[in-house]
Amino acid sequence: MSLPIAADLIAEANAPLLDALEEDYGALTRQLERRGVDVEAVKARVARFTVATPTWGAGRGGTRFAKFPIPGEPTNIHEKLEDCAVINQLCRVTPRVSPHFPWDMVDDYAGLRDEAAALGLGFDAVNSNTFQDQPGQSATYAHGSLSSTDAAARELAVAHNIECVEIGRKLGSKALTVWVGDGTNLPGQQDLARSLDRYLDAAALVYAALPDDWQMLLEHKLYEPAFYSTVISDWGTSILAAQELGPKTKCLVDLGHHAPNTNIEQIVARLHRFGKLGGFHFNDSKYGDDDLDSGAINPHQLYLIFNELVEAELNPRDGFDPCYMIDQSHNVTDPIESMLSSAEAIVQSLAKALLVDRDALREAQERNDAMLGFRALRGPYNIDVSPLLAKVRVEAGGAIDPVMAYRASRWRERKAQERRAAGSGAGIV
Ligand code: LRH
Ligand code: MN
Repeated sequence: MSLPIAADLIAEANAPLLDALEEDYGALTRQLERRGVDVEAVKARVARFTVATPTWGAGRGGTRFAKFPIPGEPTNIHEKLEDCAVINQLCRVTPRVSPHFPWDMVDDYAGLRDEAAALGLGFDAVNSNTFQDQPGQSATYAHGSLSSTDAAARELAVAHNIECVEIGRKLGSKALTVWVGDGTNLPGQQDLARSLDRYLDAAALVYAALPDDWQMLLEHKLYEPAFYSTVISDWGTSILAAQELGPKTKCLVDLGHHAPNTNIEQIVARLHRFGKLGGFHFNDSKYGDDDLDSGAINPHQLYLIFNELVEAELNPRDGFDPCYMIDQSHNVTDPIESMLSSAEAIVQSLAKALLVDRDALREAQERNDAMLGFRALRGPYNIDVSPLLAKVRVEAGGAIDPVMAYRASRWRERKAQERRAAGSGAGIV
């Protein structure tokens, strides 16, 4: 394995921080033991947690208005893998990447798998793309893909999803994420019921091509690119479609795909209750599908979602093993720093949720003592668990402060010398 950042550079960055870490970790351990927490058990669970990085998040994203690339950002899958390896080397919780096709297409997928493995990376769910027409495409997705009234467009979308499964098998992936932007901008533009029927019939053909040990993850989204109706617009439609399509179909929750103020943690609890919680696209948002850094706007919501995930782990249903993935668009930061910050926010939410005294919480709930129930959940949220997270990282060879270690590596400056300049076309990727 040849990792991109020299190990002694990480050791060098950690050295001046080690004493303070030991002191802070000691204090936190004493505080947690006083609360009756099994610190070693929490540490072990945190050390096992991983989340995948999105290849499309390794470069600067864009909005419909503009994209502002940075010198040295990756412009192809090989460079994106390098940057995702840097992220994993520093934070030690992102050993898999989620690729997107055709953006990440290559000729040799076995070779790509080996290349990733040499960087300490594997592949999580693969993403299909039937929301953009490719040059010379035989049918357009302008009127939809899996739900299009145009049989040729549906067939093309089915074939593309099946091709993504074939690619995923070569990469060692075990899941296909299907997000379709299909929908309408005007009432009457399409029949709302028939659109879903066409989607289900076409998705069933993709389902039929899934290997036995694979999953198909349906990603719902309230709106955008369609602004009046969206075929798979909410968790209700998604779970009904997943139940109709079969046991290998589950639902993926992208945190940014809901109306403002939606109780997403309850959606997580519901999808789990019916054995259909298949995965996550972690990010944050204030208004729409802003794809901002996880935990950057509403860290308490992320905590409440992980509280439901800890409950789900304690009460597993139907092979509970969600695909945890990040899905963000970085417009003002160095994408590596944003994903380091996001990985920290995500694993921090898990660590805090693991500190909840579930017996006390249950007892308060059974006795309808709302204040004690609230305190049982809010208490751990107020605990600074960062010394525990840093301890886990150091013991795994990572950085105590990943963002500052990354800056000390001067990775971006070095890559700016090597890599060709990225295009500034508006929009994503
Ligand atoms: C749609 C979405 C989907 C991806 C795309 C990059 O908004 O969340 O998961 O395919 O972003
Ligand atoms: Mn997503």
